[in-house]
Amino acid sequence: MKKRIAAIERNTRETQIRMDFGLDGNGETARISTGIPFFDHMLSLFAVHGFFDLVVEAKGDLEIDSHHTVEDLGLVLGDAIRTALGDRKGVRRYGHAVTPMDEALGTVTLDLSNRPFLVFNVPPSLVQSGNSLTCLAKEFFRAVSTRGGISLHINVAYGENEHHIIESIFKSMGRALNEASGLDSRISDVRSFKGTL
Ligand SMILES: [Mn+2]
Repeated sequence: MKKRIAAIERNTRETQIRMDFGLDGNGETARISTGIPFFDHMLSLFAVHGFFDLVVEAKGDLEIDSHHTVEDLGLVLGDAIRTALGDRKGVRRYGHAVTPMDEALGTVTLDLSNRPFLVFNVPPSLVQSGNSLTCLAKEFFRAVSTRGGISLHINVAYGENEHHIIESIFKSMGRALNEASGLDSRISDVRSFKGTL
């Protein structure tokens, strides 16, 4: 079987990003450097809990703010997921994970349908400031969903600490994507009545 890996490079006037991604890895995160320590932390958790191999090197216009870098990281991760999935033959397609992080509980339910859609339900208190980590996370996941061809439903049942809430989402994202992208020998083609994803 073809190796389910991707090497993506994206250069714009705002950001320069290189990513190596492997779906069938072991959670190896030798180098993750985005210039934003919090997102290094989140991407590491995503890879560790999804058993993905991930290398990220990003330089962005952080002198403005984190927005361009985080959104473009989402675009590149979406491209990497789509490339590594290839024709999506043999994959389970659906994944679901609920992960507690102290007081927070974040759920990710996804479908590798090639039909991008993002549902992002978090406690309303988190979305008040336009530059909060939560708003950045939403932009990130919208980009992942769009470019990855993923119907992505993120639901946070409860939580107070923003760091914990976002951490529970990233861990759930890794676990749900690991489940959905996993191969099932009973699926000979794509798991779709239509015959295509
Ligand atoms: Mn943490």
